[in-house]
Amino acid sequence: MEVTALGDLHKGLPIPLYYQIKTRLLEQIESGQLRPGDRVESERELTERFGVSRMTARQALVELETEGYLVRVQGKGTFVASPKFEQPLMALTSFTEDMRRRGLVAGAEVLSAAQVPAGRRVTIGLGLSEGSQVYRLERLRLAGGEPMALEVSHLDATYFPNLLEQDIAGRSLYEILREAYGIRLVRATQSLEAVPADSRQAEVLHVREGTPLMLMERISRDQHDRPLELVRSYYRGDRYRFVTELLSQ
Ligand code: 16G
Repeated sequence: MEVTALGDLHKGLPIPLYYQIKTRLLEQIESGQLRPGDRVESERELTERFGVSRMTARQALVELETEGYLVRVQGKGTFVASPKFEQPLMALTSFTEDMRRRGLVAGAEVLSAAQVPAGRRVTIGLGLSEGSQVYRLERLRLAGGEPMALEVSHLDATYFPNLLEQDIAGRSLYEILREAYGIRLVRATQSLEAVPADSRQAEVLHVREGTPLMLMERISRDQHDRPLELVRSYYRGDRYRFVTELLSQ
């Protein structure tokens, strides 16, 4: 097999050219040669440097963008993204606390908030009787103004009378539960799975449709071991990395 160097690339290798370009850029990012905020070469510049088609250059950039390594700023160019948030999986913390720990201000945009009859899954998850009422809150969570996660929480309405009259847009929900209702969530069961962003999720989270999101489903219990919250949080896969510590058995 003849392998000819093409710019910096190897034509004839069974590795697609776009992938070779992507790997080069990734190496530069991971070695710190390219740093967060640095501009990377445009599609046109890559096309010229490597002698590849525009499509090939675009594919390398788009994949790195989907994976969270690059961000494209309309009319300005493509830049190296800030590193992903590392989120420990062992602690029961609120979004506000997580952001505070990183020196960021947490925000919430309430997309919907209502008292509704619990669906089947919530009824079972929270151990409710058929036809029970829950509060359903859909909040877009922001860190320093940037959308990070979409949270859909269900809270047993019996325990939180008039919850919707509280400042759920301006305050931490867990703080409200503690201060207004004397309830502390102290234990939770949580699952984690990857899902592609649907069109609505993509729109509110400012990602492309199909971008991987990390779906966490959590059932949280209070200090009396009552399951009071069932939440589904969709975290941006391009902005988060989840970390756990393991012990040998
Ligand atoms: C976290 C929790 C969510 C909770 C929220 C409260 C997960 C998967 N989700 O995001 O269950 O409702 O914190 O945050 O960890 P807040 O007190 O800042 O409103």
